[in-house]
Amino acid sequence: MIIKKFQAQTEKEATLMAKEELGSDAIVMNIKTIKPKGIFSLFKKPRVELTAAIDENAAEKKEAAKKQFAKAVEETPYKFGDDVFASSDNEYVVETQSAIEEKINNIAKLLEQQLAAPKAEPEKKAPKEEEAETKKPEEVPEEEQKPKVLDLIRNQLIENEVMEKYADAIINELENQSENQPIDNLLAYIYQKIVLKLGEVSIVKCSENKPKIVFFVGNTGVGKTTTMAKLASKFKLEQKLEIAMFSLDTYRIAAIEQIKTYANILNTPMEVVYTPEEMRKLVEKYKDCDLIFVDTAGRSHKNTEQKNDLDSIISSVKEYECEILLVVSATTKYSDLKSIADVYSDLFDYKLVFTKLDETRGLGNILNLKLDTDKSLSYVTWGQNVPEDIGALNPQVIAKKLLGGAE
Ligand SMILES: Nc1nc2c(ncn2[C@@H]2O[C@H](COP(=O)(O)OP(=O)(O)OP(=O)(O)O)[C@@H](O)[C@H]2O)c(=O)[nH]1
Ligand SMILES: [Mg+2]
Repeated sequence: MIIKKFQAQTEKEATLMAKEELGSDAIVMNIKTIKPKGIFSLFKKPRVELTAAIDENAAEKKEAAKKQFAKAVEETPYKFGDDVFASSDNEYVVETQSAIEEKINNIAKLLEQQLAAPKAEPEKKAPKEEEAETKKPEEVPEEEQKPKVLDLIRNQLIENEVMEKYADAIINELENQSENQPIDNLLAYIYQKIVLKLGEVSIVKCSENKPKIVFFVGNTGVGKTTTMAKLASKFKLEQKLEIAMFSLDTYRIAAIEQIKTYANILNTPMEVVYTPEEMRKLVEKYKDCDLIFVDTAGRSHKNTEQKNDLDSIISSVKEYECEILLVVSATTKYSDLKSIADVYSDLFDYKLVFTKLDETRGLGNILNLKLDTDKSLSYVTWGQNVPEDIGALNPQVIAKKLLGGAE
């Protein structure tokens, strides 16, 4: 560690001098005002003395941190370009590895700036003889004067609506090892932890035994029909698969019209299903299709009668490979999301689809719900455009956003 003092007229000048001599990795340890002494002191302006320090091995550590970060990205289970919609140009889907790396570096810079911000408060006690000249700081314990990187990261996670208990759990795993760690290292570690916690993403795949049946379930107005139309378009147009669309939404005429419109454009068959018997017959009719997408009526998760109807429809085709996508809106408040997820967990296993990412800033609920339910994450949607605004959830992009790397 090299420690040096710099004197100048202003704090800004002193900082520039320190940066010039010690480099941009230098840390400001103390700033104080020095009153001129002697008989002409009245005519002299006070000067600022800045104490700065630099870790001699900073460059080496930075290089090691970069390597660790690259390794972290490499070792995460989800690889870029794996998803079926890699050609999409949306920020939630396509982020090249180096772009993410760059964003993380930007977050590191941001944190460094925040760390340097309260430098006007002396961090180290000044030597006794100079104490009288120093602006007396308020009686704040030394520990509290120095914001910790981990506190900043924790705040960032909570600001993005990660629940405190999960933000704490992530941070606590690091707390003991954080001493003397460069910011890049800490960020890379936390980023990797979040990516791992989000888990492997599970997208819709055709089964060997045709047809695979995919149900879209969830509360009213969350985007089930739109999401189904987006996926049907993608699979039909990009993967040239044979698709049939069913609707169980017999409550509203408009709902059937909505799917009919999409089915006509896509030139796919569309059927309305009223009973479990009909469901069985219709699946048999379309048994050569790769995928049968089934739209369900929006329902309150508290409505048990409707849920039982759905359960009997799903049970009627259980000899086929079925998949259930629970569609939830990222804008729903967490206590409701949790109760929706719990109610559906009692009925069947499902994967989670998050819609309306474009309507919310905090994506913490994705991590919260994943950790609370341990269900696989699947797709995310970010707008009303069919079919563009959908993609497989990308854990790396979500982790980056949770760490504040969105802008
Ligand atoms: N901003 C935004 N709007 C969306 C998104 N997904 C769907 N919507 C809109 O949300 C509204 C409801 O979408 P639907 O697909 O009809 O929702 P639903 O779950 O089928 O609704 P019900 O069948 O009535 O339960 C429509 O106006 C959609 O365009 C999204 O990702 N972002
Ligand atoms: Mg609908």
